Amino acid sequence: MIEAWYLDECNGDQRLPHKCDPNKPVSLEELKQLGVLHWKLDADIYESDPVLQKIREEWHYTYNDIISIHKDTLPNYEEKLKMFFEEHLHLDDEIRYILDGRAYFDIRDKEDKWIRISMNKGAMITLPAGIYHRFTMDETNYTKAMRLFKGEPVWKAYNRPADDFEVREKYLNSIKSA
Ligand code: KMT
Ligand code: NI
Repeated sequence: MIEAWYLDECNGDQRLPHKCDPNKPVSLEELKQLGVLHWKLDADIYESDPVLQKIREEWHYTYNDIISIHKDTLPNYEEKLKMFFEEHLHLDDEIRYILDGRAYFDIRDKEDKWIRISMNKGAMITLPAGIYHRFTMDETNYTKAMRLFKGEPVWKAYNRPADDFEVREKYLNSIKSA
């Protein structure tokens, strides 16, 4: 449900997979070393899922809402997609649970190379505060995702360069020893 790979060097349509030839897969262990956590859940029962409930309690993900990303459901669709695909960071963790459809999250590795994380229905991910990343739809152009947050949500994104934030330094330190 979660698959990751290094992006190729070509700058074509962002919705295409852009795998290298041959593919350079990235393991879940490598993602973990970059501070990226993930879960596989049963999205058909998200409203009453005890496993999701337990994760939310354990990680204090008190807030949640649902965003349906499709040209007919999301106001300013094109504009928002453009924004999501700008390389950025947040001061808090970005937690997303794919309830339907598919999407890609791209993150930077320790050498600043792009890793693409493919997320299908049932995949939940936490991108740590301070990691540079971006988001895109795939060719299916549809995602329904739960957004979770610790406390009152802050969606503010800081486009790269955003290296002077303490959270950036903290993030870099956290992956040094991993
Ligand atoms: C972000 O900050 O990258 C996003 O919110 C991506 C879209 S939410 C599925
Ligand atoms: Ni983000």
